[in-house]
Amino acid sequence: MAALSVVCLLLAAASWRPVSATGEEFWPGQSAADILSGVASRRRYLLYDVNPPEGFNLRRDVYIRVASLLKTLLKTEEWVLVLPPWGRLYHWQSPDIPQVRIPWSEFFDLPSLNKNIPVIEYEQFIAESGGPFIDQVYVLQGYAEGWKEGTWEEKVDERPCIDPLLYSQDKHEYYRLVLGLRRNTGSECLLPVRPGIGFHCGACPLKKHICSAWEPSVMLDRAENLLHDHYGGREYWDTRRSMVFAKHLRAVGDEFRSQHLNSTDAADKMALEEDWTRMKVKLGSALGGPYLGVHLRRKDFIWGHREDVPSLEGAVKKIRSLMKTHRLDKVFVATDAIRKEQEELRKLLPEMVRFEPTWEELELYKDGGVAIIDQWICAHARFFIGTSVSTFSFRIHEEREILGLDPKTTYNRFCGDQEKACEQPTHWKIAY
Ligand SMILES: Nc1nc2c(ncn2[C@@H]2O[C@H](COP(=O)(O)OP(=O)(O)O)[C@@H](O)[C@H]2O)c(=O)[nH]1
Ligand SMILES: *[C@@H]1O[C@H](CO)[C@@H](O)[C@H](O)[C@H]1NC(C)=O
Ligand SMILES: [Mg+2]
Repeated sequence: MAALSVVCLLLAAASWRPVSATGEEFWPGQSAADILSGVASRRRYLLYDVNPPEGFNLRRDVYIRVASLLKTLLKTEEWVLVLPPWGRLYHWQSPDIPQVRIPWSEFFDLPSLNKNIPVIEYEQFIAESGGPFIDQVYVLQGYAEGWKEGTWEEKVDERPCIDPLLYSQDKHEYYRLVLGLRRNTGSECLLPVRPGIGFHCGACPLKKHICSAWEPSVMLDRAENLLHDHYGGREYWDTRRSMVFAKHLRAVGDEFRSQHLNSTDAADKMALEEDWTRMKVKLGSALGGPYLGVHLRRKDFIWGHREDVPSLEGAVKKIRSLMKTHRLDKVFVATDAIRKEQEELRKLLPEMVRFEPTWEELELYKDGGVAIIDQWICAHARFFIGTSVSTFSFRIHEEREILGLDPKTTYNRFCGDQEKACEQPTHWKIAY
């Protein structure tokens, strides 16, 4: 196995070229022995993936945790994070639109991500490593025996995997893994898989584990089991701020704001810098566009009859009251409601403004891009109200924090019709 994949074809021109300790660039042809003896220093690849049922906005949070781990690894070695292609997520239900193997650049601005940590797309990883080979996979999992309360300690153990692996072993005893294409039958990667790691910690002990292996490419699966190292601290916010939406999606959102909501950056006092490292806005200095922004999460949030999610009537009552209080005559509604509910909502709130893509637009931006446009428009509203414990709403909170809107206009959520103590979201203050 050791010689398996010291395949070092650096085909693509990367901005983070691997450089040896002596300053020489790394070239193909160096052997495993060279690497083991420390003759050559080359960059190593960290890959990750997340449990298939997890949605887009939790995955954005997982990226922050993985980025934190990568920053730790970068202190001693050259690493690059390989961005897992976006697969067919459960919520992306538009029919007839292929939504697999979507590169991150369709949703996020890669140069901005690269100002925080070195990242490359999966396709580039394949080009650089001479094929879809991953040397080592760690499946992160909790301890089967649970965790005694009050005995917090960071630790990592190698253990047999608890859940059945999502990869199947072929006749050469290689595991086949398909990134970003979970529900299809095609195959992409060949890899040997080690037993899972019992796991209950942040990046620190895990780092030792990864470093002690010499393999050039290491993948962490079930990366949602990683915990935050410094939630809400400066490092957290640096990574969060680097997750700038792709320019073309922001442009569509801005055009829509100006066309339908009389909202422009100048009039709304939004001081957006294209380079996030230079952006530092005082909270409350941004005004936001003259409309109420609403995120009304439905679908799986109402199927369980959760008591913290309102009926449509309840939501509309709250919307009208907020429009009155804040003297806003326009309301923008982002929602995943099914068609029937959308029609019902339209009857109750005829004046609502929605971003409704044409089929061509949907094909171009995909469900993921349309959701980002919705979030971008909500992030620019003078006042925002979201849905309880929705990560979609949480990401809007953060965006508004970055844009410098007053926290009072951001951390609000609908209450269920019968909900008793309707606790409002916590203010996670931005740190620079
Ligand atoms: N376009 C659009 N999509 C939404 C909206 N709310 C939910 N979705 C879709 O449903 C998914 C919700 O899953 P997730 O991102 O996990 O957020 P959460 O489940 O609300 O915490 C999103 O990623 C979107 O694909 C919305 O207001 N607009
Ligand atoms: C649009 O907003 C500007 C202030 O930014 C205001 O003067 C103007 O009357 C508004 N137009 C409409 C149609 O509401
Ligand atoms: Mg979800």
